[in-house]
Amino acid sequence: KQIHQLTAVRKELTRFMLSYKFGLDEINTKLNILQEEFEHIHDYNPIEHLKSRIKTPESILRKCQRKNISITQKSIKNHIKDIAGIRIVCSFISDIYKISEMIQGQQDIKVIETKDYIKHPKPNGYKSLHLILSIPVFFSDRQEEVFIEIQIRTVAMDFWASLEHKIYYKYDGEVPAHLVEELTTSANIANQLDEKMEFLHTEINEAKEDKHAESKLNFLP
Ligand code: 0O2
Repeated sequence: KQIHQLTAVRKELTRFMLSYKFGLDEINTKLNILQEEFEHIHDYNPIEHLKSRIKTPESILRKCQRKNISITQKSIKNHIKDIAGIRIVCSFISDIYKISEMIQGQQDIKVIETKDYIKHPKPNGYKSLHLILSIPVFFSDRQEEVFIEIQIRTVAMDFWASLEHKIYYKYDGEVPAHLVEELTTSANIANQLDEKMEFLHTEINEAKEDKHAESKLNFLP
């Protein structure tokens, strides 16, 4: 009897985790379409790279304990909204908002929550745009809504966040004050770089548009 029970639990867990995998597959397809469309039509790709991940059952349980969430499928599904996550890395800050609008404009996607840590950075300097989305997944016998967390950031924000994440884990959350200070300073430097790059990007685009308008004028009799 116990073996039957265990098999049933394992099947249930597999179905649960699969729903997130399918949700991620759907969003990844949408993002691939956007990328290809941009490359072919606009001759430009706002996405530098993207990465998706599904939290392991162990990490889900750890988060439940940390946040005092009861360990039932329903409660985990409703309270842990980053079981499936995608990180989109762009070259320029303006691309972040363009991509966010394109995603939010898709009919089958519901936006549950937006956290703009670019306009309102965390005290340590963390910047990124977070969206919690809900997307329908169609199974053979039912339809399910799953939450997906999308983090959109620039290359510089990503560089900073991955180093900060490593340092945070190395010191088990108790990062020495001088390192916290250094990290905040480097977040400011990363931000300055982003602003400079955005400025150059706008200049280049304006120059391109002027050239385009000029060549149109040359066609006039
Ligand atoms: P991992 O390993 O990247 O998945 P919650 O999601 O409920 O724990 P909160 O505050 O509601 O917490 O979520 P928030 O602020 O949207 O942050 C969730 C994720 O954003 C984190 O996931 C990180 O990936 C990233 N993040 C947030 N703050 C920081 C930060 O200060 N530094 C870095 N490097 N990343 C950050 P996880 O689950 O913590 O980690």
